[in-house]
Amino acid sequence: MKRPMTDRRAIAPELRRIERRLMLKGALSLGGLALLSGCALDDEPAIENALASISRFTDRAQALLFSRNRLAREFAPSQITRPFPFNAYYDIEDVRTVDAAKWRLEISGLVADRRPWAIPQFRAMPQVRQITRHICVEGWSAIGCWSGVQLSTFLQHVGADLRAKYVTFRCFDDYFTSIDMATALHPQTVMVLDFDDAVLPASYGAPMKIRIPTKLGYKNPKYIASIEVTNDFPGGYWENQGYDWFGGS
Ligand SMILES: Nc1nc2c(c(=O)[nH]1)N[C@H]1C(S)=C(S)[C@@H](COP(=O)(O)O)O[C@H]1N2
Ligand SMILES: [Mo]
Repeated sequence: MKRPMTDRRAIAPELRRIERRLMLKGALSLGGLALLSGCALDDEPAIENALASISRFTDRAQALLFSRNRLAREFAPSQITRPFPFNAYYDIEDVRTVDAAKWRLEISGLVADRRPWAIPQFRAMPQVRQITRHICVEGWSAIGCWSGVQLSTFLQHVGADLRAKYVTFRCFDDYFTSIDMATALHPQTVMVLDFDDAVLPASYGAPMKIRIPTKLGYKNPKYIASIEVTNDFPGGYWENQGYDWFGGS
């Protein structure tokens, strides 16, 4: 259906906001977007659609470039950032906590054994440790030390369908995110129980966070409550508000 031509002046503030976003994303102007998308960018839904299709295109391109064998850089202990920054979609005073002894990881979706897991079961699995850089899109980065169980080890152990497309993490602070299976099986993708060689503190996601150094900060979920293996695109808290779904770092 052809929409009636909108008065450009009426939508000028939205256009200016979107043009700013395009510029930030890498020097593409509204005119350039109109050429690429082949649509008359005369209203906000048309522009949002064009942006969304470009974002889906970059997700696919990033997935193609991602290699399971390519490792994120690791650092020396002397390079660890102290104190390590806290970030969430709320202030640190509102951090939610659970009793680690009562906590269970819920497992759902394309997994053979969906019985919930308790902390001691993760402690009994082989542990790995990494010193890597966390990069937040808000403009800061920090080097930290995380240890725990490789997600690939866990997924194999519970009989997950490793040909499924996505792994979703839901958090008890109502945050959520999801990753592609290639990233889930990457050796540096870790179910973290310890930060800086001590039990993971509340501020950094106790009792479990997922550390994914090949992805940006918002794809490193803290306060994990459940994990799901699925072929249905799950999205994420920030991803559903316009952040790249792939979010490689
Ligand atoms: N559960 C949960 N996980 C989350 C977030 C959140 O708000 N809730 N914020 C994300 C963002 S944007 C960043 S930068 C990192 C911050 O992690 P840190 O507090 O360990 O630095 O957590 C990510 N994971
Ligand atoms: Mo972030």
